[in-house]
Amino acid sequence: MTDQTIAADIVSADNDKRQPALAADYAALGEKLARDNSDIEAITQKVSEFFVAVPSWGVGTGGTRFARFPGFGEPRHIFDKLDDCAVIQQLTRTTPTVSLHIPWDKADPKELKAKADALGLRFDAMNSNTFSDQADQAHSYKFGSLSHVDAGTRQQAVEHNIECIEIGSALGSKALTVWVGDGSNFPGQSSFTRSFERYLDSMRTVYKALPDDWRLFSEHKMYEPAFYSTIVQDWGTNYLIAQTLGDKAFCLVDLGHHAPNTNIEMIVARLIQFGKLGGFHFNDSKYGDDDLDAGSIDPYRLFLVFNELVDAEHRGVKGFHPAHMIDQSHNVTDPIESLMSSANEIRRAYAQALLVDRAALEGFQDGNDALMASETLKRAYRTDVEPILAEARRRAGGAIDPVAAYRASGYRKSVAAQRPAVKGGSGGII
Ligand SMILES: [Mn+2]
Repeated sequence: MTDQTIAADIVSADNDKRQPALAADYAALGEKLARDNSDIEAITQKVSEFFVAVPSWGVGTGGTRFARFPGFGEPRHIFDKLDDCAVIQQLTRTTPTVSLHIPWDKADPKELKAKADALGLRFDAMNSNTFSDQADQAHSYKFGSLSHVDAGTRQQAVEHNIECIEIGSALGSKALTVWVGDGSNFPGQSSFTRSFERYLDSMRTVYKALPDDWRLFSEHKMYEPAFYSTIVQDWGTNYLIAQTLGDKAFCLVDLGHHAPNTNIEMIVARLIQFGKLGGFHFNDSKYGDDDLDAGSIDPYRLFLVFNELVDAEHRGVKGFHPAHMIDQSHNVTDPIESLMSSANEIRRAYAQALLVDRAALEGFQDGNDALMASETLKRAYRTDVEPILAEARRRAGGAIDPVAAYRASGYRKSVAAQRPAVKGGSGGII
């Protein structure tokens, strides 16, 4: 970190107040874990090495289908957004990378790179946008993009994705995430078969433009903006895409893009088993693509997803390195606070999953002891790992309590003085 966005003495003053209690809690948890043959230092080390990318669009205030209420001191452009992302990283030490969205974040790649370098940030997967029209584009995406009936529109969408790869290459990114809104609102409006064939043809061209060390993530979503059918509606279709395209193509799982009550952790396990899990968009939901803060609605589900990830890590699954990204929209909170909170919740789920006694679990599974198998997971999940998370942050130079340090800094108020109130809407929910 070369540029401290929040003065270091504000963070250390807040940490100093909290340090004695943390030291006591950490020691107590260490003793408790030692009784279960778990080494707290080993877990703290693993947690310190777990990172998740912040979405550039997440630091702005989102909106609903009905309205958007601009926030106070909102970022005006990508350079302001990077400043906000740097605050999240400075306090949590969990989010050293940013996932960009083109064209929302379009700027001179050299300037973007220089700004990120100054803030100690790097770039994660690039995100393309063919679900809305830009002022200067020749063809409209109203009736689709990569699967559009018109070849010229498909070509325009393909070229946009290739441009995202080119921009990302200049920035040091290594992946492209593709999510499209293509679909239909009426039975019969489009042919399921022909539209999917057109989509695959377009994606083959995008895939060919990938550098050797890049990965392509396709992201499925059950519905919205199309309400009757969606071209990449579920993990089955997503898997077919990844299989059809080749070794560099993987499935991206956004936790909010499934029907309510879908067993997402099982989808994760299947994709791992067949080598096609590319990564995640973490968030939480109650009903649909709610884009709520990770772990805010169903933290047990988040834990169960991480249980599958840690299990794969434990088994040494070859080539297993899923991308971790947050994808949220914030309507009623300060986006920086929400993103810090989510980064912590994601690490919490990881730490809890590391505590699962895997040998015992396997024994209970093989012995058909359903109750004890469930209890083995619950025992890990019930452990309050906050001292591990706080200690990992503290040792890395972050805040013991990121939200408290952030509030003490007055960051939002100080940037609001330079960022005039935003008028009008901008994208935010994907
Ligand atoms: Mn997403």
